[in-house]
Amino acid sequence: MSEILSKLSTAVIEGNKENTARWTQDALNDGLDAQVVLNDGLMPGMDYVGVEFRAGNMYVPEVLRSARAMQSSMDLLKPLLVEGGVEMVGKVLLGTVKGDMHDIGKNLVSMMCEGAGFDVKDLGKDVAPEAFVVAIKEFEPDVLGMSALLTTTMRAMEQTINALQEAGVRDSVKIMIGGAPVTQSFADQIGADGYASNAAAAVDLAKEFVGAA
Ligand code: B12
Repeated sequence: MSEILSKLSTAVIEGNKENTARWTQDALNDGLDAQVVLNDGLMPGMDYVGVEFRAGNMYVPEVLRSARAMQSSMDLLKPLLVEGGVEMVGKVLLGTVKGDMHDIGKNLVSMMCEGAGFDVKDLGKDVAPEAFVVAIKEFEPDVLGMSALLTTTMRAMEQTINALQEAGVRDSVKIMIGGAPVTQSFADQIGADGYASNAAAAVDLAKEFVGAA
């Protein structure tokens, strides 16, 4: 790995937004391809963060810092990747379900997915089933991710899946769900395709869904 790419990985791991953006720009100025910067600079850093987070060696604020650092670089890379016709890994649509205002975990999933090369559309929080349906028709995602942090809003996930079924778009997406009260058995019960307990696992699951694992 070239020195600048290794510096980029370290900047992502350290959550240093300024250096990540600066070294991304330097790498591009040096003539490195945007895809190389993403795959060989940022991704190894974010993969490391994912592993450490899962192992309990990094905590949410640190992961958020890394994700934001990664985002600062993605802002520079994304237009070039799109312009270059480079395929993103896939499309992920995200939202916190109706009645639920918790979005920190969902935002983390969003940033990590984007960092992993997915084209992410984030509908925000308190998203009604009908809004998910409209967005699926417009954005045509490969994966839909729903978040809920309240036991009272978990049912909105099931209602959303039912709304997708009624609109005839259920089978066009893989559905993953997450949030503190959610479990794999709840996912099975409501007919979701998978559950992930944290943002790193969500990225792994989304990759598996699009055959990029
Ligand atoms: C921060 C917080 C708030 C903030 C939310 C700010 C925001 N912008 O998100 C505020 C203050 C607004 C809030 C409000 C309320 N809250 Co609150 N809140 C929390 C708190 C302390 C932290 C949640 C959090 O952000 N965790 C950190 C993130 C990173 O973790 P996470 O969300 O679990 O996400 C991870 C995974 O779950 C997973 N994941 C998450 N989403 C997704 C999605 C997909 C697709 C996948 C695959 C994975 C995935 O990956 C994430 C990253 O690893 C929790 C307690 C707790 N410790 O969980 C209570 C908690 C969730 N709140 C609770 C309650 C009761 C409320 C209120 C009803 C309080 C009130 N009486 O007003 C309101 C409800 C408002 C509403 N309608 O939503 C209860 C819920 C109890 C229950 N069983 O239902 C909790 C558990 C606190 C408690 N012990 O009582 N809350």
